[in-house]
Amino acid sequence: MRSLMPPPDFPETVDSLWLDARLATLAGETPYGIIEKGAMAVDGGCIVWIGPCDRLPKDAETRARSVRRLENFWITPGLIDCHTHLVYAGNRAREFEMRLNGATYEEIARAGGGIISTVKAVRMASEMELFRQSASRLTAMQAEGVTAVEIKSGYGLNTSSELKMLRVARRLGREFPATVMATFLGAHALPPEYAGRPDAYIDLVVDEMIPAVAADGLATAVDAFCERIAFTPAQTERVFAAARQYGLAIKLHAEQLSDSKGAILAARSGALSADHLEHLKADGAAAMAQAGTVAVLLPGAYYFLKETRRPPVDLLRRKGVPLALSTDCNPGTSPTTSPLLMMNMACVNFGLTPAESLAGFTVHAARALGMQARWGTLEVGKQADFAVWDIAEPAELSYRMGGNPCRMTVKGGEPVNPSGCRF
Ligand code: DI6
Ligand code: FE
Repeated sequence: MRSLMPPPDFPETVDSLWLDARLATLAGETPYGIIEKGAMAVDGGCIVWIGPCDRLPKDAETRARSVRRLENFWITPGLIDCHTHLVYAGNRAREFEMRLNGATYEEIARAGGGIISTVKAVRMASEMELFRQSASRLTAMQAEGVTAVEIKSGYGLNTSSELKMLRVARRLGREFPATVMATFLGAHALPPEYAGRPDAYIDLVVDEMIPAVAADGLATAVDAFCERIAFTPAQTERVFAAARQYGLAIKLHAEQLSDSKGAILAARSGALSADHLEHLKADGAAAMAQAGTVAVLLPGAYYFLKETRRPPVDLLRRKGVPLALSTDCNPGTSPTTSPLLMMNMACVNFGLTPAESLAGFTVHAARALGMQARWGTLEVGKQADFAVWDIAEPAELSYRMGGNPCRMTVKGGEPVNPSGCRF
């Protein structure tokens, strides 16, 4: 771990200067990396100076094209939602009702509901409609401090619909002040037309879909659902091999419902992250630690499915595996757009500390996307993506159940919603 660096020289001119803030930098050796009475200067979309106000040069304000005084509000790095299925159509409220009348998630999935019911809705939706429905979810996330989001495909399950989902993800990133990183999840579920022929479907994923995704530059990573209701480790391995061939990063839904040994496979394949992990065992955690694979915990899915088995947080801590958190925003198991609610659930249900929860949505989430050089902390050289909060201390972000204390989301130094901004 680094310690907080002394403030660097202040540049001749800067685009903006942010004064009188309390900074939770998430850098350095203390849990939040706090700088009280802090200041931050931004130029060209990046942080160029950060430190205590009393270390600023006397004429700093005259060197800034704009100055904002934050009245002691807190600033954190922009939240990074590193595992979402945000692009989808329709909802699954009726299945929620069925589960409350006694059916299990796996029973519903086997009876053609579950992921497949969303696949039907996505295949039917026009690209415009899919964009419209997804955009409202992204807007809700941005209002809660999110500046970057990973979005998976996986509700198309044929080439044209998978590409449609990924084009919608790309368009969201172009039209909204948020960075979207798209992940191809063709191996999410077996589409009905391939019933009983999973290997033939994996042929399609490997021989047609991944080359098409790569040719259009529509995703930077590939993911799969390695699970007894989805794909075997051998099938998953074929997907990973194709990802490697096309230079795409690897992620995996692993050990969500059973210990399928997906995490070991992911780690050995150099995966950025293995996600869910409720059923992870010591061998999987050791493999992840050795490979530097991030554990992405998804407390929304755990809560919504009323799981009772918690991911082995102590084991992961002992092994030094970085713990990221994410919404898993999806219609079936985690219909939420709220990172703060996930932080609360991670504390209450998984035993994370509030500091670990915030790190899970910032510094470790950046690592889960391979973006730690640009995102995740407030440090010189990082992108000026941050959130301004009306809170008295950082633990309050995890403490609340609902409500939104975010007063401003800033992307590349620019307020996301300038008209609603009070500073
Ligand atoms: N695990 C999940 O929790 C989501 N996908 C996955 O592989 C669920 C997706 C859904 O039910 O629609
Ligand atoms: Fe997921």
